[in-house]
Amino acid sequence: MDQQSLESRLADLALGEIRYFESIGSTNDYAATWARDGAPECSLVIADEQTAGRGRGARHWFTPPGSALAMSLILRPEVPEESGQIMRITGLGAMGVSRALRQSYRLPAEIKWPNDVLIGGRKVAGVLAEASWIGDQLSAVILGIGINVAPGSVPPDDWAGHHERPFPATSVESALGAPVDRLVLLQIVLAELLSWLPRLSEPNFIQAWREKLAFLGDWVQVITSEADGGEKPPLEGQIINLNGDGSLRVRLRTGELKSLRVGEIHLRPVDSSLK
Ligand code: BT5
Repeated sequence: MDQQSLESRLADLALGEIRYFESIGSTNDYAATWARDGAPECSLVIADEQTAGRGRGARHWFTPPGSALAMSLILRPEVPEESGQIMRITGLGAMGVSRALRQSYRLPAEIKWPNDVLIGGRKVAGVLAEASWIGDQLSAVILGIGINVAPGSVPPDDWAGHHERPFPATSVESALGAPVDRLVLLQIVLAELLSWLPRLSEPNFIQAWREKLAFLGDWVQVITSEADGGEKPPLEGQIINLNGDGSLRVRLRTGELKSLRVGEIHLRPVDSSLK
């Protein structure tokens, strides 16, 4: 992967500028700064390796060289309303990856709301959508996506980030049992994202997202965080539906209905080996 091969492979897509890095701290951090410095709409930051890749909260994202896709797309939503946009754009990222894996690789990819893509109950990709502000103006939403392509991108057992609530992981190649060209996968994912981007407010976007949801109808543990980052005791709830705004409808054991919004929320299946 290099700047030139990326530019020629992605030439037909309606992207802004592309900036490639052999190694970077975090593509989302670079993209946020670039967005404030005036990056064109749909500019792409992509790196072969991240040395400080980030997940949600203070968690880390493992991106060793030569084996993964780590990218950030700079989006400039027309409606400058933060939380709904972050929710839909998180869904856009997860949908783009899962549709690409399903349609072009025939892999049974599912979305673990809000931001994970799973194959066979194992995490193959993660999405981190973040707002970038100039003063109190929303300047952009950064859509960060990490995909484990080769087996080497799956965090090893002794990886330092693993004390952070490990979830089983896999790679596209392990699931497929065949090599995967990262540039080809990248192009397919980006084409999916760009095709849904103008349709984020349409009911068929929510419908397509809903169809790929893992654990629909299942009981899950809902883990929310305190303001100080600590975790509250988990609640158990049954996933009922994806609401029209991208929030998740669950029914608690008490019968109370709750809508979960993207933020510090984690789902874990109840009664399963993934607990
Ligand atoms: C995520 O967070 O899943 C969001 C990951 C987003 C990564 C992309 S890469 C490009 C862009 N630039 C960045 O700096 N980030 C974005 P979360 O749901 O909080 O999951 C984080 C947890 O996933 C960690 O605590 C680990 O347990 C686990 N993890 C870390 N690296 C992983 C990997 N490569 N594969 C599977 N699981 C991983």
